[in-house]
Amino acid sequence: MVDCIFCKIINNEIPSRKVYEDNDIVAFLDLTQVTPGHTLVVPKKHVADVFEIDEDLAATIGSKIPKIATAIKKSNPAIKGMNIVNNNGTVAYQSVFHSHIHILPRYDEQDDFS
Ligand code: DGP
Repeated sequence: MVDCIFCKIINNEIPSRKVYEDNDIVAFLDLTQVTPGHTLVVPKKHVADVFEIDEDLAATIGSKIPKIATAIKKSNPAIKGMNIVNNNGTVAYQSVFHSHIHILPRYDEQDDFS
């Protein structure tokens, strides 16, 4: 889709730090890095949000999350857990209207990334 920042990343029109890619999805580091390793999992097909996604694509994305999350966890022994989040709609803090899953690694409570 024209003017979709994630479509441009998928098409390599703008740079990103990709950590995984296959025929259906791409995973790349979020620009904001809320916690170190903050990763977005994005379907290659442009769908805005959970209200537009069909069951097959949702199942495809969901089936790949454990593998990607496990690979991120294994990449850094300091990662102790993760939040996996999907925002839908402006009121739910969605800012990029190409559906995506946030993987947010979590560390010991005393770690401070501010
Ligand atoms: P959300 O608010 O749930 O729609 O999350 C969108 C995320 O996308 C937000 O955490 C910042 C990230 N983001 C926005 N633009 C870019 C970009 O150009 N590159 C990367 N890597 N991430 C982006």
